[in-house]
Amino acid sequence: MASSNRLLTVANRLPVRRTEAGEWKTSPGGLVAAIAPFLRDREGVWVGWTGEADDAIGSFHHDGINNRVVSLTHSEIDAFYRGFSNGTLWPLYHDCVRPPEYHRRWWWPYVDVNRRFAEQAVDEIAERELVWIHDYQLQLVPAMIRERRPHARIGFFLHIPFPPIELFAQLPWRRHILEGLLGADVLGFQTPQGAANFIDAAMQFTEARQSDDVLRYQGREIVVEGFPISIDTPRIEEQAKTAEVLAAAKTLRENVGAGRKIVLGVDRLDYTKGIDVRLRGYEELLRRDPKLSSECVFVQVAVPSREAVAEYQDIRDNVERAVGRINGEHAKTSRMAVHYLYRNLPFTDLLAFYSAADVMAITPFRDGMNLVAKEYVAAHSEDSGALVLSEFAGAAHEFRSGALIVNPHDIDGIASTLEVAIGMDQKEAGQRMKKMKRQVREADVHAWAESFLKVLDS
Ligand code: GDG
Repeated sequence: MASSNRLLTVANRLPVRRTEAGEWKTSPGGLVAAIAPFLRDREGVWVGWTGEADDAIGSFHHDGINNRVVSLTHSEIDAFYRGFSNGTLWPLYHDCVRPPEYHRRWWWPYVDVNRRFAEQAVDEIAERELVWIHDYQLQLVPAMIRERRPHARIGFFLHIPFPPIELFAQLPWRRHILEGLLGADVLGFQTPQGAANFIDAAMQFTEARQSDDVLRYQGREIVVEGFPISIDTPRIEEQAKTAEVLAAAKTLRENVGAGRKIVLGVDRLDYTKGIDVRLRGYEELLRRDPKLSSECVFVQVAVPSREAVAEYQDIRDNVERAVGRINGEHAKTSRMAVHYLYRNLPFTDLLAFYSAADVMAITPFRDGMNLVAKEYVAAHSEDSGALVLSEFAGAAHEFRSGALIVNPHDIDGIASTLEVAIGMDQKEAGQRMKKMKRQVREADVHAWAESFLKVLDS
């Protein structure tokens, strides 16, 4: 990249976690891995929250990055984080698969907390420096920074979908959110459709106007584009080939598979991920052909998430009832029909599951991208494996010709597609997998960060 401007990242969470011993550890995951090198090269700063209440610890340096802490009180965590971010925006932006709740008592703390993030950022930036803001919790921050640092180069990336205007229009504070985002110079979405939805909403509810490839707003030009996020492909491919992961995958094939094909689901336990309907699809397949339960086994890994929120307790109950029902009908004392793991696994265990699974079933009702789909492709061998993928995941855009695409609401469709995936011959599976591998190798998370920053820095 041409310029040597410093880079400032603003995200809800800092790129570190506290260990039980109270020390800082860099968080796992592709996003941190992709952005950290840019920050390290440029004496970068990351503004974010530690994840704990009343953590007023000031700034600290860890692993080459300056962390600047935004402290949140218990009541702000309730209203800004659980409330407006996860009770209003999350369902609204995921096609209203649950009814979003609109409360003024959540909105004002959202504004206040966004202002605090912006103030911390403003303190750090001089003229024309680069700022990269992440995700739905911080949509007001671009304009709040712009007010105080009119010449900064501000980028914003939304990790979740931006909804169609018919849904977005419900939001009582729609204009404020749009004006907040329009403070940026570059607005990145997971898909071109997300970018198009944003442009529709901005043209309808603000003074922004489209001309050529940009939006014009208050005398500025704003680039609005799809930048599909990805994974740290070289790292995952390397880790998946280690003796430890290969041995664990072999053990899974012997113990869990025991001669049967393994169908795998891996998700945060979230109502957007379609886990309950996916299980009903598998149940329908076993009902159509009961002998299949001796030929395949379903493994569902569900990572605990947002457990304090009522909708998340409900979805957990639904999923666990479905697992119980399928096992009640199809398991034998010597073998389960569905294995269910409700926990966070070490990443190497996850890689072993990816490597062992003959079929990966990913059926969210709506998902910004879905990195699990890409991780499966990177970690599995290149001559086998089938990916069943929801048409409503961002990843379906890139994997349209390699994956088996399904409607995640269609129980019969899921059953039939799983049947095709389970019975797919190795030649076809290998051809499809190779296509998808090429995709994740060419477009990894490093290329994603670089392409976004290149536009921001131009
Ligand atoms: C949001 C958007 C978008 C899962 N189980 C375990 C575990 N994981 C890791 C996976 C993967 C990540 O969690 C999940 O990422 P997804 O993309 O699938 O889904 P969200 O959490 O909803 O992420 C999404 C993403 O942001 C990025 O922009 O793709 O659409 O909703 O990396 O590996 N990791 C470990 N143990 C587990 O049991 N260690």
